[in-house]
Formats: sequence, C-alpha cells, structure tokens
Amino acid sequence: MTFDLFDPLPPDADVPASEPLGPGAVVLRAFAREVAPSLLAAVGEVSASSPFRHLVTPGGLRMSVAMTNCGERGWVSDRTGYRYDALDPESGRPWPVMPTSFLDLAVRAADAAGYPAFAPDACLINRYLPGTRLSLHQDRDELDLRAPIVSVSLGLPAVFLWGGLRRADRPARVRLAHGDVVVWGGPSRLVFHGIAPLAAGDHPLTGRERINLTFRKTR
Ligand code: MD3
Ligand code: FE
Repeated sequence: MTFDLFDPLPPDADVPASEPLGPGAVVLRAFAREVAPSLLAAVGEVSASSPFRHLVTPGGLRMSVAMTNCGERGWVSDRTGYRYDALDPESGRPWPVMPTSFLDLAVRAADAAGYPAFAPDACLINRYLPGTRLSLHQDRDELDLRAPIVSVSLGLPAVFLWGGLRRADRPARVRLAHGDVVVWGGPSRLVFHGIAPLAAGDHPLTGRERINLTFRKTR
C-alpha cells in the first residue's frame, strides 16, 4: 500500500489553514502531519505506563475501542458510570503527564480555530483496529461545555459519524485522515457522534491501527 492512499496532499501543499465543517466545528486538514511521528512516539510512552484497555460501560458491555489517558485527569467507565478520574484505576497511580508535544499541538489548533488560551487538563487516547467502532454518543462529562474539544486523527482513516442534537438524527459521514485535526465547540459541542467500523488497511506509521487523541477541559 502506498503513502498516497492516506496522504493525498504533499506536506507543502497549499491547503487552506482551516475550513468550517459545520456550526462551531473547524477542520484543520493535515494540521498534525509534521508532528505525527513525535505524537505517536509519545503515545507509546504513555501506553507503556498506562496500557490501552477495553473499558466496560455502565450497562456491562465491553467497548470495542481500547483507551488510555494522559494529563491531570482521565476518562474512565465502569459498572458505576462514567467519570474523569485523577488516577488510572488499573495502576492506582496518576495518569502519565501530558507530553509537551500533545499540549503544544492542541493549543495551536484551538487557537487557529478561534479558541485562544485553550487549557486542556485531559487527553483521552483511543485505539482502533479493523472492525473497531464507536457508537453514537455525546461527550457531556466535562463541567465547562464552553471549552472546545480538539481531536487529532493518526494512522488509518476513519468515517466519522456526525449526528445532530437528538440521538435519532441521521448522521452525516465525514472522512478523517492521518494528521487531520478537528476543533469542536459552540453549537457542535453536544452533537451525537461516533466512528463507523474501521476498514482494514496498513498505514506506514501505525500499521493496522488508527489512533485518536481528544483534548478536553474537564473542569
Ligand atoms: C464532536 N472519539 O473520544 S473524535 C471520543 O475518533 C470520540 O475516537 C472519536 O468521540 C474518535 O469521545 C471521535 C471527534 C470528536 C470528539 C469529541 C467530540 C468529535 C466530537 C465531542 C463533541 C462533538
Ligand atoms: Fe466523543
């Protein structure tokens, strides 16, 4: 498989700095492409301390996405509910410190999208293998819903399902490729969203995986 399948634009292509994706959602195509190798190296270091794991929903279902976190807090789910926790429940220790490369990228992306001084205290790291999916949900465990969420897609491309403010709204499908960064704020902050089952592939940097970083201000 060739590099072109995943990265149709050369690194110096003259792409717009940002394009509106919908109300309050801005896509920065390939914004993270140059720093992707260092982001992925940092994912390896985080997951060496707090390994990827399949969380269980309050309903008792094992999630098909594998997750870990870094930063002051991490998102966790178990039979008692969803929450942000300062400790990794697997180790009983704090989550790994957010790498400087993560924080720098997230702040620059938020700034480029019109959200100055973004101060994320959590980064949820999701790992997808072929067939992995994330069903429609809202992200509403964060206390300050005025802050955006910044998402970074790495490795294999995915189909993002972008619904409305009601679960029943039929989702639009948006392709997210390696290096794409999306900033979700304003009216898009509470939309239902998910990821369609990942198609098989082989990416030069991640192999058969897709990694997604989501930066959040939880308090
Ligand atoms: C729109 N992650 O971690 S990233 C999640 O690709 C999550 O792993 C997906 O949904 C992934 O919660 C999608 C894009 C995204 C993330 C959070 C959002 C879009 C969002 C929160 C509100 C609205
Ligand atoms: Fe989400």
